[in-house]
Amino acid sequence: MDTQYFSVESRGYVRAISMTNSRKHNSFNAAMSADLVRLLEVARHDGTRVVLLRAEPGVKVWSAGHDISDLPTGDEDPLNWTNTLAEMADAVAGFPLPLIAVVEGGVWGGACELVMSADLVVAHIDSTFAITPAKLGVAYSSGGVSRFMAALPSHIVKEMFFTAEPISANRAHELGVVNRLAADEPELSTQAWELAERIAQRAPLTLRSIKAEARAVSEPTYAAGTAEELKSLRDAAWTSEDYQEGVQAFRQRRPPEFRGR
Ligand code: YXS
Repeated sequence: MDTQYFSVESRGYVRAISMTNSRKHNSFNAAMSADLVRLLEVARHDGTRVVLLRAEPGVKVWSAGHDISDLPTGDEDPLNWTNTLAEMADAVAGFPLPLIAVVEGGVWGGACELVMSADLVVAHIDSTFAITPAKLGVAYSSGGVSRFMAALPSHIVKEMFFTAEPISANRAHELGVVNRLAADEPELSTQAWELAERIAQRAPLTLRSIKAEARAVSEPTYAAGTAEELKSLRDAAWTSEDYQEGVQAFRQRRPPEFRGR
């Protein structure tokens, strides 16, 4: 199931999707963005419960953001330009399963939005994060800005947008963007897989509902018109076999076996 830009590995319910275009610092062109959207679509329907999004171990740059040669040239109508990286970040933000960004190296521009759109972040201690549109002179969507605002205090978001300077993994950890810090690569992978495997044991319908609720309260552009969708996700959890199983397993003092239905 590997693609031109990604390799895919599954262990049990966990799917790792790794960017493999390190020669171009994993800068996202339209084809790479579309590949990721497709791979997420597959994971959403094939019984996967948690996704790890990562780069190949040892990279100096996790992703250089949007492929700059794919940006509009400035002499065309910007309304006719499709921002494929923004569409991909929307797909990540709207992905219904828990998604963990596993970060090693520099995270630049649109890739930083991608990391903010993830649910959790496990990062190598040498990673850095930079928001760069003010270096290039481009505008940014309100959906994108709201993802940064949901993950970080507003003064930090503005500092990052205004200066376009990277912040360190330590700072990102202090600010709560990074959940876990790892001192080296084996530890990064170990922490990421352990975290994913732990989450994969929990009730999938509950996680799906919580993720949608969290998005509705933190992303104004998504919140409008989602009440019914959120109710049906909550109903799915309350009326599920998994709920019965969870309570029964608790009474019988055994781990639950959740099936996602
Ligand atoms: O010369 P070759 O063919 O080997 O290619 C070089 C670079 O041109 C290419 N490359 C990129 N190509 C397209 N788009 C990119 N964003 C991009 N970044 C890199 O990869 C090859 C190796 O790069 P090189 O020689 O510069 O490597 P380095 O190790 O000296 O420096 C690594 C970086 C990441 C510090 C440096 O490549 C860099 O500053 N890249 C641009 C980072 C950046 O500003 N990204 C934002 C992209 S724009 C975006 O995401 C949104 C539109 S926004 O800014 O609004 O959020």
